Amino acid sequence: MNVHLPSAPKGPARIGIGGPVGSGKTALIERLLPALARRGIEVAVITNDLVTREDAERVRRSGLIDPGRVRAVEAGACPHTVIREDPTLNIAAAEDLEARYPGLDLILLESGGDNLASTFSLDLVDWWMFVIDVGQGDDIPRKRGPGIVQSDLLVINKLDLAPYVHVNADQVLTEAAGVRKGRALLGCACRPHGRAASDQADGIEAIIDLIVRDVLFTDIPAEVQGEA
Ligand SMILES: Nc1nc2c(ncn2[C@@H]2O[C@H](COP(=O)(O)OP(=O)(O)O)[C@@H](O)[C@H]2O)c(=O)[nH]1
Ligand SMILES: [Mg+2]
Repeated sequence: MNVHLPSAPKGPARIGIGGPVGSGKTALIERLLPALARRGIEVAVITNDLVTREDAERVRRSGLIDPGRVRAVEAGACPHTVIREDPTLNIAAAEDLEARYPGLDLILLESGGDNLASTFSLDLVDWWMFVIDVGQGDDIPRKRGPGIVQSDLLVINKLDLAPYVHVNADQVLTEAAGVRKGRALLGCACRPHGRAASDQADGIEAIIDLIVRDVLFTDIPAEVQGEA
């Protein structure tokens, strides 16, 4: 995990969201946006798609954010190339958003869906999470890809589906904790089937609490913020 200096002069924090295709990265953004807004946190979004802008259009149309605050980057290649090897396009999109919206606290950057090996360059993001879901099978954490092991937060999504895909959610969470060796891990259901969404019950509030604590530092006591 990066070391952040709360008093260091810097622009908005950048959070990467990686993970396999269909694990729920965009769904997570759609849940985070209103919950972050309720806490007064100013957000912009960058989405990466292979050759389309579908995720960006989906977020723009969602009504959850000013459409001007959403940028699309077309990777045109394996998604990890533009979040790790050469993140120039994403850095340019982030700088453009920062210049246009000076009050931003946070930029959420969704990677194109990739395999378990994708990681983010720390030139691009300050902190990144990796989203998997129980529908991909209970063996995913045991496979120990870099995204599973190295991300600042591992999110295990679609817990609502566990009984239908013969997965023991508690066991997956326990095994994931074993391979993460103390790094943060949270289960959630970004779009639970058949029940009204509730941030508390779905795990969204816990994700935001962690972002506030580890990325934005806004829950640091005033006397600590005043030091250094
Ligand atoms: N049942 C269930 N479906 C979900 C959940 N989160 C996402 N989905 C569905 O999974 C599919 C892929 O989600 P999406 O956000 O597009 O995944 P992405 O490719 O990682 O961005 C969509 O059909 C979502 O509605 C969840 O928590 N529970
Ligand atoms: Mg997506």
